[in-house]
Amino acid sequence: MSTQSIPSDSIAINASRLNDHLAALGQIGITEAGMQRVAFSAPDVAGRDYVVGLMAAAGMAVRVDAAGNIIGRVEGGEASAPAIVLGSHTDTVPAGGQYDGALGVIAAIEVVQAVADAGQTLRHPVEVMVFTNEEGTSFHRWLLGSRAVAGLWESEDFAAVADDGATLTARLPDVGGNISRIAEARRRPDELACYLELHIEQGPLLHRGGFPIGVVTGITGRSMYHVDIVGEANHAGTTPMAMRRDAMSSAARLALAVRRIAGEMEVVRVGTVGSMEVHPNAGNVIPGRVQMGVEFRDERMESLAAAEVELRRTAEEIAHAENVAIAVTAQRNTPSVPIAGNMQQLIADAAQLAGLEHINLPSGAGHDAQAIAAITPAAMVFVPSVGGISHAPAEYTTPADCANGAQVLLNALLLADGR
Ligand code: HGY
Ligand code: MN
Ligand code: MN
Repeated sequence: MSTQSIPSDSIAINASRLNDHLAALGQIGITEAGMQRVAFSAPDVAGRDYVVGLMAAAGMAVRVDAAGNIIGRVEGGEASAPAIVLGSHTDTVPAGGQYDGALGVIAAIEVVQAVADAGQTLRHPVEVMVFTNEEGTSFHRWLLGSRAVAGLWESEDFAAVADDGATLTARLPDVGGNISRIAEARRRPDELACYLELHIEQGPLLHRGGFPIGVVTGITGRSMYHVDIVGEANHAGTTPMAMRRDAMSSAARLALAVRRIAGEMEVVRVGTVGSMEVHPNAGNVIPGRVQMGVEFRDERMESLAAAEVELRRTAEEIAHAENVAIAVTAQRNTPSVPIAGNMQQLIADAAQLAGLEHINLPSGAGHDAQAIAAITPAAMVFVPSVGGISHAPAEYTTPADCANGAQVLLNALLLADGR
């Protein structure tokens, strides 16, 4: 068994097989409203089963860890060498797209399959990791699986309860996990050589600029808040305006404030109110309570901190003016992560070997890579999102761009194996 490093321009991915597998996964959980492979749902489990089959066909030994992460592994020529890890996620946001996460998983499996088809054995073992609940739609605890691998779980993860009242303890077994053994999912830095992830950009820069490849320079920080506004439910027809304690008007003022903090005030890069629950949500009742989700993102952690100060100050101001109670609870603060220069260079070299032009760019989206970077050097490859659209049914990346990304991922693996 050769342990020589393999020339990094010597193996090609199978573009039609890659796109066929991606299309097949894209049918699992698809509805007229978009992709519904929300973590722990039946479509999520079906998608997991599909990729397990592809991993086994590619010659990987497949296991599921205590966090429900699916881990496929092929041994290398140097038994004691640390593993090179490729990965991403198959769970989606509700009404999401068919490429976010899925491309990185299918491409990672295709890379391993292509090396096997070429009859080659790398020096390093290769692991493909499919991480649980990257989106955090379930339990509002994102990067759940990758943070377990990195040893970054917090008390709130163990205590997590879904909106339907189910506990994470009860639901984790649905994806093969076991919360009481979560510590076993943690990997030591000496076990791993590096982590490489292919992902769609989910933004407009590559597609608008006509660049086939993006070398990610850093991954954004993200702060999330649960806001609970309590006013007084009352009759919509008989209650004079001056007597109202209207939770909905307060929520509307706070939502506009979030846009102002990121927009005209430029305190932080972006701010979003993505979810809102109105109680009792009846047209002829002044809402007595509104619960909303707020998030800010920025590479600069000090900007996230400044946005929180402004959010809390504004909430107090609105509570006083509208005579309501507003509770702002921080849910989770995810630090931004820079990608090391040598890891950026690895991806740039891999793109050059594929004869593909690239630009360097930061990621405005969060990724499992920002968790795994805590225990091993990480790098990301981006491919264009048509129109910059993502987290929506219109999310689209062309088959050629998907194949380009997978080839760059393969080249990066071969380069990393030789270094
Ligand atoms: O929300 C994000 O940034 C990622 O898509 N989970
Ligand atoms: Mn993603
Ligand atoms: Mn996503």
